Amino acid sequence: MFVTFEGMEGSGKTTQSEWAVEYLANKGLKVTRTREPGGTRLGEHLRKILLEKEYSLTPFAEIFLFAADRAEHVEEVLQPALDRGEIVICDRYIDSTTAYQSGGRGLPKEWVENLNKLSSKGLMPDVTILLDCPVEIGLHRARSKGSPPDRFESENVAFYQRVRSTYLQIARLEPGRMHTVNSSSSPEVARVQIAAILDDWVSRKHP
Ligand code: T5A
Repeated sequence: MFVTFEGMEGSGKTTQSEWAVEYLANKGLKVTRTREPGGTRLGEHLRKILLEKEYSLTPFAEIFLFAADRAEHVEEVLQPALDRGEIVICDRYIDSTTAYQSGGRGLPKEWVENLNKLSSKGLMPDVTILLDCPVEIGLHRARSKGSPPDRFESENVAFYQRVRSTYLQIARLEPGRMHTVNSSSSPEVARVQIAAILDDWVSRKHP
C-alpha cells in the first residue's frame, strides 16, 4: 500500500505523516516513511540544490531535478519497499510536481504529467491525503519555524494560490485516490479523518 501526503508549506504533512507511521505501526504493520525531494543519497544532494536560495533555477532545470530525484527514489526506495510488502508513506510525490511546476511555475500540464509518468515509471499512490488550508495559514506556520525561508517559502501568495487550486483540481479529478482533509484547525481534528482513510485502505489492502 502506497500512501502519499500532499499540500502546501505548513499544511502539516510532516507532522501528520510521522503520526500516520506510528498509527499503522501500532497495528503491527511494517511501514517505511520517506520523502521527496530526498529519500536517497542522491536525492538529499538534489534537495539542497532545489531548496537553497543559492541556486536560482529556471523552471525547466527545476523540474528535471525533481524528476531525477524521483527516478532514483522509485527504484532505490519506493518499489523495493512495496515489493517487500511494506506500507510506504511518502511526504510529497508526483502531485507536488503538478501543483508546483505546472500550477505554480506555469509549465504545461500535459508536459508535466508525461514527465511524472516517466520519472515514476508509472508507480501511482493507492491513496493520497491532501492536507488543505488557506494559503495565509500555511505560510504563517511555515515562516514561524524559525529557519530562514527556502527558495519555495520565499514565493508570493499568488504562487501558492495557484499551487492550492491545482491540488484541489487534482482532488476533483481523482476522488478515488485523493482525499482532501481540512488542516486549518488542530492536528488532532485532522487526524480523525486521516485515521478513517487509512483504516479503510488497510482493510482493502491488508485484510
Ligand atoms: N516541490 C517538491 C516541488 O516544487 N515539486 C516537487 O515535485 C516536489 C516533490 C519541499 C519543497 O519542494 C517543492 C515543494 C516544497 O516547496 P519540504 O520541506 O519537503 O519542501 O516541504 P514543506 O512543505 O516546505 O515542509 P513544511 O515543513 O514547511 O510543511 P509541512 O510538512 O506541511 O508542515 P509541518 O508538519 O512541518 O508543520 C509546520 C508547522 O505547523 C504546525 C506544526 O506543528 C509545525 O510547527 N502544524 C499545525 N499547526 C496547527 N494545526 C495543524 N493542523 C497543524 N499541522 C501542523
